[in-house]
Amino acid sequence: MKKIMSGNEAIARGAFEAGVKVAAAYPGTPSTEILETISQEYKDIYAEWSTNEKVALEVAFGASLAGARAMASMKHVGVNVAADPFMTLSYVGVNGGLVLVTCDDPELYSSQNEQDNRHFARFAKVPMFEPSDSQEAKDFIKLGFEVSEKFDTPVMVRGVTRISHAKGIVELEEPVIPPVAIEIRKDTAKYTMLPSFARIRHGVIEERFLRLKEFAEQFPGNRMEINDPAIGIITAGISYQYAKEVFPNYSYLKLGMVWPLPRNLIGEFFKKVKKVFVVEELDPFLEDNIRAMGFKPKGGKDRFPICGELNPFIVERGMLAKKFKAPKPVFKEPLPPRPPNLCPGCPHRGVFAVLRKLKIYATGDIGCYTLGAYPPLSVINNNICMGSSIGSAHGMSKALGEEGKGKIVGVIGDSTFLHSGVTPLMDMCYNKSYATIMILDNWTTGMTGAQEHPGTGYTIRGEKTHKVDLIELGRVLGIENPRKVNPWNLEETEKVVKEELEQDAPSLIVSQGPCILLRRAFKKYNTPLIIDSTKCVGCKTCVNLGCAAISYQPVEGEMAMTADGKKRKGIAFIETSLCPGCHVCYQVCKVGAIKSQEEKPIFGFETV
Ligand SMILES: Cc1ncc(C[n+]2csc(CCOP(=O)(O)OP(=O)(O)O)c2C)c(N)n1
Repeated sequence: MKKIMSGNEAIARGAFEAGVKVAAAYPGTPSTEILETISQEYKDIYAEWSTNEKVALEVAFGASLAGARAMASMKHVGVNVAADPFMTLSYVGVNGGLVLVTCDDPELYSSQNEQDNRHFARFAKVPMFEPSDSQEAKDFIKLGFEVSEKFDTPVMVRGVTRISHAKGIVELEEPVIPPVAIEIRKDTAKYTMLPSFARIRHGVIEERFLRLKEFAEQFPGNRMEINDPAIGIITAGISYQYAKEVFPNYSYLKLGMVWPLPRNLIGEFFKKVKKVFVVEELDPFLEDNIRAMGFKPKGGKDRFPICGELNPFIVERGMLAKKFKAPKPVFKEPLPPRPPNLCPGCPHRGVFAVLRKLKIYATGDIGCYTLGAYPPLSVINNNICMGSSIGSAHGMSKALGEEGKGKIVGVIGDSTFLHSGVTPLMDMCYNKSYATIMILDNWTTGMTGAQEHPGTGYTIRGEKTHKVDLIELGRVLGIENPRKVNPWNLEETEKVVKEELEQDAPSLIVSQGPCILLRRAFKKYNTPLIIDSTKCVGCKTCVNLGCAAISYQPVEGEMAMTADGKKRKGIAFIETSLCPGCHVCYQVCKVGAIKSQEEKPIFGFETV
């Protein structure tokens, strides 16, 4: 049977067909749908959202130790978080097969950096496969498990956004029964990385690497396509598709295994074609390694950009050695650029309105709330990685001393806090900071599409489970009096933030307002608000909340005056179909021109 599948769905299918028993992940674009598909479609696989990527990989490792095939999937930066176990996992190897899927994000559609994770395979001395379409995504996962067990190594499979999210035809097969028995097997010297044992294992992985190099020569996903022998392209992954689309008649060495590289095969290709080019996205990974082997490609990164995604136009220009000119837009009048924005009714907006008013320096973190860095909110002032808001707020406070008191707030989401905010908050308390941390608890992992986490009370399959109490956790970590606020109530939020900023001790405020898109959290939404056009003076205070439901329209003539004779240049307008009735705009309007349609104004929502 054949089915149309996205790359991520195909990876999930590959895991199923390979007989995977345990799959663990932390959400992150473009990888998230792998585990979502497993949890929905393949009920026999144990699936979990782990608290972070390091934990996910450790869970997979544990399952592999017990003989099960196990998979951990994550976005590219997730591998940084998992890098500590990963580097040594390479030393200990596996028992049941273990595949680590990394989904890279060239062009940074939804990421904090654009790192090229092929380097990780080289760094950790493990094999890496890179599929070019959904069929290969499935096949390479299955091969990954076989190679993992054969060579006693974790295997990395790398995708990019275009592989994860593009769809293609996939041939379905029956699941296999994995060869390794699931049982407790002790092998302390292999799996316990004390220096004395690890020294031995280092030698073992170097020897394994030599065997993997030989294997790369036979890897079924490395394919030579000899057409016109004048020009040959060495490429892999999605870049192969771009090149093949524009130059179907050139010759290709299409690599499915991008680490280690097949030296002999590459040499053979150089002999068979006249001029060789290397086409690859991001870093000159293949190119540098091919040059280091002593081969001399005619072109590579001198023709293709190192930043961003490739596409067929860029590949064509590069190959023809013309300076890249952006293709003409398809539409004469392209849509105006629109930065991403917090949803109407988003609980984060109220918090930002207050922090902006108080002229706070906000150390930021990663999640929907990072959008608070954009105008008109302009509240978040830094962010580097998940969890960094807390450590950086603490570091700033130590550097600034008295100068910084009352000025620094670290802003972090609930999922991010549980991913990597707990240890820095403990550090803050232990080391006597004075910064204030706000956990914006919207009951979900919003940015990646509403996944559960240990603070939501539900597992990935929707079963009820233990729910971490963030207030109690804060207390245990050393916060004397953690506070709660309703972020849709501006007065209350401002009062609590001011009080906590006055503390000469670390403080914690948990803003409790569910993500407005989380239907299960709300008993009902409120009635949309409306603008009283006779009163609005066009001051734009409400517009500056950056709510997509509120717009501003210039007025002239009779309309350029309020009912009581105040001049105005425009009036605000609320698009009721977008407004869930959070009443934040109601609270900032200084002239009472925003009307609640509730019996009495509700600052927030009735939640479950
Ligand atoms: C290391 C790493 N893993 C995963 C991600 C993807 N990611 C971005 S934000 C985020 C969490 C967002 O949830 P939360 O902190 O609750 O904030 P919200 O978006 O709900 O406001 C995730 C998982 C990432 N950027 N970096």
